[in-house]
Amino acid sequence: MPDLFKNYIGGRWIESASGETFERRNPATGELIGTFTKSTAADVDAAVQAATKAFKSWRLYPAPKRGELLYTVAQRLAEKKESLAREMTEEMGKVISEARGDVQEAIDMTFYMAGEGRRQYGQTTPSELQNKFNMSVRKPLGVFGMITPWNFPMAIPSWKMMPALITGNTIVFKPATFTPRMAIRFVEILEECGIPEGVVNLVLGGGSDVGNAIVEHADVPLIGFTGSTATGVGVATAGARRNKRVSLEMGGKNAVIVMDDAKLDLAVDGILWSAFGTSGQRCTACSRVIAHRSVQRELVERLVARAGGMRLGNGLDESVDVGPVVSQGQLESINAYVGIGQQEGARLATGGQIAREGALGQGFFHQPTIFDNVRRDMRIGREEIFGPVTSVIPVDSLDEAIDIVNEVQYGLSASIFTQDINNAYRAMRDIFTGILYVNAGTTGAEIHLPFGGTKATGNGHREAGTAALDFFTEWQSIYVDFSGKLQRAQIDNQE
Ligand code: UN1
Repeated sequence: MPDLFKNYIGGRWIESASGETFERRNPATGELIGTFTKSTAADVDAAVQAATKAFKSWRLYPAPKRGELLYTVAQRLAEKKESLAREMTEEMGKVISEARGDVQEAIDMTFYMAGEGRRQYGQTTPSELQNKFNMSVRKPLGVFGMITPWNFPMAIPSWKMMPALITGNTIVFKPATFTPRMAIRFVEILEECGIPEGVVNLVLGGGSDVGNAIVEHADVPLIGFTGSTATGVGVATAGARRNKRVSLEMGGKNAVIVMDDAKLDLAVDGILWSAFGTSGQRCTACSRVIAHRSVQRELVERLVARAGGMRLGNGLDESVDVGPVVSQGQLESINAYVGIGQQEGARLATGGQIAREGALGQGFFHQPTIFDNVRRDMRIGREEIFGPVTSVIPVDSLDEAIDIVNEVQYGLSASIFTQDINNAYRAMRDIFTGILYVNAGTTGAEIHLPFGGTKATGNGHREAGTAALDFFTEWQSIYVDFSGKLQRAQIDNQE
């Protein structure tokens, strides 16, 4: 019996009382990654109790001291970057260079939020009355329930965890069932660095058992969720019934516009990187290429030539370009979209197959796939596929391109390749997404700017940057009257 990976509750590693377990296997090889305790609502309740108790002292622990703790966590993450990256590739498949980037994003976020320990600025303002002082301060809310996806196993948890901690909230963390080991590694580092008991609690298990129990728990006022729009809307609905504050990061159908004046080599690099990096399993992935008709043919030829030469394989091999997708279920759902695209009449320009040759047969590999002559109303041009599939939609003008970018239900990221500054500014003004790139692909967000999307991608909140602080705190406006008499606002200041 291999070691059992456990929950972390109130500063102790403990097994779920359920006695049940689940396994995770390497999506490239089928090898066992680990066996994990499978939790229930009772474990969530224990974690919430521990977090509630810890909140009493954590909120009073000076924020600069919380920042110093985060600083040591960031340093420790940096020291362990290589081993964390390797374990990430084994657990969810992304190629090692990208896994390093994922860990780096967590390092960056942790350092960045450590600095917020000495900021978290409020306002001081004059009062309308004499001998009275006004200010506003940020207050933590209490227990934060964080539900994270498998595609960025360190970066996305860090986006949620670090701003929550620096502002004085405590945490119940439920990672995706495909990446429990990376969550354990993250929490082990927090423990090594001396996070007080109960401040961060980890509960392993599925959405229907653990996720729902967090969302429904009366003592969890804050919920952060990254995942599909269908699940996220369910989280928000359940949260609304209890008047919780819920931050959602959900689907995308991100487009790259390639104008007739674009540098095509650059556009090809940007499209391939953002369409096929992480095997297309990024919320920010480029899954539409909106190409000006005058460059469409050449662009597609170059994309096809390059995509056909991409090496599939185990992401630990540095020469591999595209790793496996995360699971058999994802593989089948991606491949089903290839069938849908063909039925809809799009031209399959390259790829389209599940890759089974040699060692690839042991894992979940899908060829990088490009559809050409996609119409804007086709499902492959509108629905999130979350795999290495992108669709080229021809257009005749920038206005038409922008309309197509904006007409899908999602609004996470978009990009335009152009050498014309007027085109770039029109795109910046008229594209309604949370993130926009000029002369770069649709991925590559940096942690000190707001991250999130419009419409069905989000619900108005942003992660990362100082914007994250707004989600994790309530404003308190404080009025200190030192006049020694009753002074009535709006009334006694008329004299
Ligand atoms: C995601 O796809 O869920 O900008 C996050 C990027 C990365 C984060 C992506 N820094 O693509």
